[in-house]
Amino acid sequence: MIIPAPAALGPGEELGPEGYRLEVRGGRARIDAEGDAGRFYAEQTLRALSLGGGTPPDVTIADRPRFAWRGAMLDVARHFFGVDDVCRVVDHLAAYKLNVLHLHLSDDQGWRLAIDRWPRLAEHGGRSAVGGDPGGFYTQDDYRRIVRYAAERNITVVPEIDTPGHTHAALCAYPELASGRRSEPYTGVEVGFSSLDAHADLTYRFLGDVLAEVAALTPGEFLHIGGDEAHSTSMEDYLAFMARVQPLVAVQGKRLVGWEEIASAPLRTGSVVQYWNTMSERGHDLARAAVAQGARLIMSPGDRVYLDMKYDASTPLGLDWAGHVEVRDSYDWDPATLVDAVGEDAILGVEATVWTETLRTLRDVEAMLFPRLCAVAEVAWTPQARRDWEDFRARVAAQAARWETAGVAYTRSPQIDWP
Ligand code: TNX
Repeated sequence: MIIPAPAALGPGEELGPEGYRLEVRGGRARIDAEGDAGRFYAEQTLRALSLGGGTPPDVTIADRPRFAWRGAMLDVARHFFGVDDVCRVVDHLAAYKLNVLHLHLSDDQGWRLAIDRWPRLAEHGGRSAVGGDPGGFYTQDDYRRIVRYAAERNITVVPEIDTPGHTHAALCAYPELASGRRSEPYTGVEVGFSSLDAHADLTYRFLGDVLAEVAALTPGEFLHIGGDEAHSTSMEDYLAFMARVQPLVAVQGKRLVGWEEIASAPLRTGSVVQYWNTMSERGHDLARAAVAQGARLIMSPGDRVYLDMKYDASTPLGLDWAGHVEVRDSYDWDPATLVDAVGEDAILGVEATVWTETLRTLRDVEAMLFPRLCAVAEVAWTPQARRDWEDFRARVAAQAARWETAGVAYTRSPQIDWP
């Protein structure tokens, strides 16, 4: 949601924890909210209304979000992004009222968070990145700074340690996790070749330690354990792995989040499943399997909100396995009608992803985020009946002024009439 249309709520409707009422008369603003989150969002709206430092117009707005989870994922494993870059991304999320920053902290190409009990993860696994580019990792203090910066903006950090596949960097740092097999750091972009050993006790001692440290650093209630594209883990091993990893999350008092593949395993109550693969019916089946188990879903359809996809054939960066994703693709869809038998109640929220195989700098990331992140933010915030592409197009065009002032790299999609 960029600039909300006035009076989104009827008179009897409650504001809820993130809602607010904002009244501006003659340049003076009055804010009502039940809590800090609502007040913060009222301020963001006020800021958007005063674009360019002008006086905000007279408005009366009563507003609250459609979905509780409004997220964006940043892949800091394929390429590393330092604390300042991540905080700038947090600022962007906050401006558009997103409330979850999902950090993809480990993958085949790198491990990005220092773990005291397994120091070689970051020391060794932190050195590599795609294409032989410089790696890097967050010290635990760095990570705490990100968490704090995000919390001040009503944003929860959800850390992801991707397992049992996407683990080459860890296996390389600790060959004993790979039955002693030594290997070189991986700098390519293939997926699905690595796996933790689902039957080794050491695997679970390792993950127990890692998840304990990550949980201790993370005030939010969620731990993301990945679970995607484990192409070199047999289904039998995958199920054995899921059965043993879930208690390691639960014992930390956290709720498990995983990519849609985890729904092929029995899930503990309260689990959250992230739907992504729009390239086959299997994604839909897994989403339904998740709901049948009582899990709730985060909707991240690849052909809508994978912001690492190219806008069109002329986009210099990005991938295209899910097709091209233009601004209108990101905007014009309804999370509650995307998958048969997965309705509003089953959906916890919506999350954009930014995988960074081809993205090396913050400018690269911003060019993929904007303007599409605004579209995803509005899908997550605004009720379907109140969303309209033409109206959005006009409002998003006006954001260019903010991006120019702040030096934000954005893509001048031909679908928008830029000023
Ligand atoms: C699929 S989506 C992946 C990632 C890649 C991404 C590239 C998902 C859960 N896994 O490993 O980076 O595609 O778009």
